[in-house]
Amino acid sequence: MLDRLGEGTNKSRPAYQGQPVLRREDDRLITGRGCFVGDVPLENPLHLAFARSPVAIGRLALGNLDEIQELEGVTTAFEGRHVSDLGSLSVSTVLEKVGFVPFPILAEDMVQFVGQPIAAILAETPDAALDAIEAYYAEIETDGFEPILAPNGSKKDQDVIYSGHWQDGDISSAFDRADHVVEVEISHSRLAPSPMENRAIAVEYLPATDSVKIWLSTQTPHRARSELSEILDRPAEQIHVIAPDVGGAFGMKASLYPEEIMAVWSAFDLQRSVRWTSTRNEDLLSASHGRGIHSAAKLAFSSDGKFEGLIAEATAPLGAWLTTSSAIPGWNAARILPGPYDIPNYDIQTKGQLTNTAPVGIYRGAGRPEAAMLMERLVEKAAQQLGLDPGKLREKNLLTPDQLGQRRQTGVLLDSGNYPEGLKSLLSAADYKVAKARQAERRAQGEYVGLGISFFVEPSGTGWESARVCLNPDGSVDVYTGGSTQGHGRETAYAQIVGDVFSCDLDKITVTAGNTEVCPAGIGALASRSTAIGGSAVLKAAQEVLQKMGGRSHPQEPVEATVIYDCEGEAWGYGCYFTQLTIDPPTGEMSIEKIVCVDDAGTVINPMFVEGQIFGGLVQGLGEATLEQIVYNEEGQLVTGSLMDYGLPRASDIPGITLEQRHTQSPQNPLGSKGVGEAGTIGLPPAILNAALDALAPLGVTDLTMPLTSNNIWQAIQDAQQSGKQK
Ligand code: SMO
Repeated sequence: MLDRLGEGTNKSRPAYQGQPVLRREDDRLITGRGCFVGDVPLENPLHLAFARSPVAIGRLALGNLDEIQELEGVTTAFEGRHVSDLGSLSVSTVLEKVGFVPFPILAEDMVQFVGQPIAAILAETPDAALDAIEAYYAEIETDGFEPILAPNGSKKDQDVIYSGHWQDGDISSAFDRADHVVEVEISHSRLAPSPMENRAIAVEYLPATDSVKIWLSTQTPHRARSELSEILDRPAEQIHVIAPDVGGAFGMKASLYPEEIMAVWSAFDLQRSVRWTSTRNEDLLSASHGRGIHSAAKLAFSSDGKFEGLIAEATAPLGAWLTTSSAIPGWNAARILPGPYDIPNYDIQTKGQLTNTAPVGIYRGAGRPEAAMLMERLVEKAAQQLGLDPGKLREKNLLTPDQLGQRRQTGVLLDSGNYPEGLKSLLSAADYKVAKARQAERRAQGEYVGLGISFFVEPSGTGWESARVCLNPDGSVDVYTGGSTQGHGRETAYAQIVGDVFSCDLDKITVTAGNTEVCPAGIGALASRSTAIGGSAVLKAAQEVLQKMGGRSHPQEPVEATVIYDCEGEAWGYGCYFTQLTIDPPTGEMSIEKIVCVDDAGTVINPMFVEGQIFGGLVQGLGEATLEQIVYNEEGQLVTGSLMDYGLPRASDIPGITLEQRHTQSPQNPLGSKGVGEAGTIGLPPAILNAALDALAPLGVTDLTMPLTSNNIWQAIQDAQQSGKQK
């Protein structure tokens, strides 16, 4: 079933590349011998805790800090005025920044969202810190302030912080001459990335050098160090960051948080070690959320089904302060359009707007799912309007291999692959013709069966990554990556890459990641870049060592090479997914019967990891489509403050899944790899939504609110029946 070796093109038949080598990390991780931040022992640390804003917006008065200082076990406490001269986090510049947003470590003057830290308390025990939080009180004036919660909740221009606009062709004449136009509007739920391990930081203060050693649950250890150095105005040499085992991140741990900066600042200020561990509730309140984008689009097409023009706009909520990657979701949601399709004329806009909520940043997919959802809903609606099979309509409009490799106006260069063949593989793996015939039979028997297809593209990062490889006289090899790992198998995959270069046993290779003292400065694990870019840096460094060896088999002295690899351009993974499901109208209950996925990840280093990434992404995509939703009430209070209220998928929710792979090498990096880490979260939600609408088409349902809970489905059926009666 699975094409385990892909279409690997390496002629020398590498021993490890493409093999399902078992993860060397797992022995340690599944026997409880991992070392997460919470496992790091600190000698006599202070415990940090935060008093947080109970309101979404208001003017803050000073609190009862003097009383708090006197409480037993409390060492000291701080408010915004104590840290107001610290620097700001740097923020990505992919979109034009049109507004300024302050970055308060602790709120001063104004509070801007429920959960915003307003006071920091350091105590000798965790309990004493929590007791002090309970005793803390500050007056907040709320009269005259209205929270803005949704991205389109305000028309005020000053709340727009980022914007972007791309055009190509002649959009107005394309719409003028088009036979048909369809429109869609999508409101993405705001999501909680929900890694198993909440945010956590342990700071060891080293008095001899007035420096700190920081264990941080992060995807970007080097960036954390340079940002801390800027914000605290201290030389980077005083700051050593280690990312130990990281229990998932999904974009939520790519940016520094005010709480983490406070922990490091306190350690320097008090010359004590400090520990802060977020609770699940604190993560739901104040760690970055994902999605929440509101988008709308129109597609113009001819009566024979050729797409002519696309007008689209996305509005991204940003929350009350900007994470490092705050512009990425809005940027991707727009610039990736029109995705895998050939649409000569388009006008695409995006903007990011402040909201009185937790920050909204990148979450697995980061704008890619929003782009795919918008496009795939349009395609499906167009097919319905034309009475054409949605598979056929896609076939007509997908870019062909000879159209790839050309840059379009949004700056995107889709590099390689064969989209029409991908779709063909999907339809055959899904036994699409049979599925359609069977659907017709079951419909005739009164069942509500739906079939849905989606096609998506997945950029896997730009820029550079670093690696150092050292071949020792005993034949062992030490690999240091500037990237990082959060349990996704980098140590094994990088060993496979290096093992092939030196033709040596994998157990002679050690791989070290996430340590700013021993690893070369690098970027980290995000944007599906770890194999394509990080792996290519490792490959280049190993090849350079081999060259330095000049044919000798063992060196007298260690031979070393450090490489900064800057990728030639983004490698674009892609895939197409199929879903079959049924809906029970009296209850709104949806049962997914079948999911089929075809993915192209370029050169595959380890097919098990590719499967694992797709599978994990699918589960998070399933959560997005069917369960997950951060809810604020109209006052901006978080209603989903625990995992009792925020629905995550469980093992029993996962339907049968068939994975097919067909890989074509990317020309954008020496490995030829493409990202696949976000594929499932991008491809599955539109396939499910399309299938659900297909199932409900006989009932006249034309729109559904995400997530597709029984309640939302049931309500849509009631609404359709009401409006049917009115007609
Ligand atoms: S959402 Mo990813 O960690 O770039």
